[in-house]
Amino acid sequence: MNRTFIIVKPDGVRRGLVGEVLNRFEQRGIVIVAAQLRTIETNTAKMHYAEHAEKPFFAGLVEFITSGPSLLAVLEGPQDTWKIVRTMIGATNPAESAPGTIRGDLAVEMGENIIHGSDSAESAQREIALFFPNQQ
Ligand code: D4T
Repeated sequence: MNRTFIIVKPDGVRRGLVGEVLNRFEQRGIVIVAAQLRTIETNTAKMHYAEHAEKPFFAGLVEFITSGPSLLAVLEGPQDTWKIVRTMIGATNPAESAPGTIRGDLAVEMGENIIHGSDSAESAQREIALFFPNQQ
């Protein structure tokens, strides 16, 4: 089996979309193996988004992701789970996220785009270790 990591971000929790998002993965056949509602700490957010540390949107990104509770989850499927989940999430830019994807159906903002999903097998491993040290 093969695992990935998602965050239903504070906008998704505030809008009451946790059930909608998790339902899509469950219906697809992906299994939730760990889940926790938690407000991400600033230091953890900075580590998670370290690749964007030099970007102009970094401070706003950290402020937003720590602005309220997020639903953190580890998802499992037979193979390429991170890729399946990213395809279901849709493109970061709302102008490019296709209808039928989570962002394409539910979001119009670049920053407030409901959900994060690991973007490679290596990212999935790193992020699961950061947020769920007992689930590797
Ligand atoms: P995350 O990491 O949140 O799942 O988003 P993506 O993987 O789809 O996109 P990303 O890493 O390129 O961006 C991380 C996060 O930053 C916000 N963002 C991004 C932003 O506010 N302005 C921007 O110009 C970009 C590129 C949105 C997602």
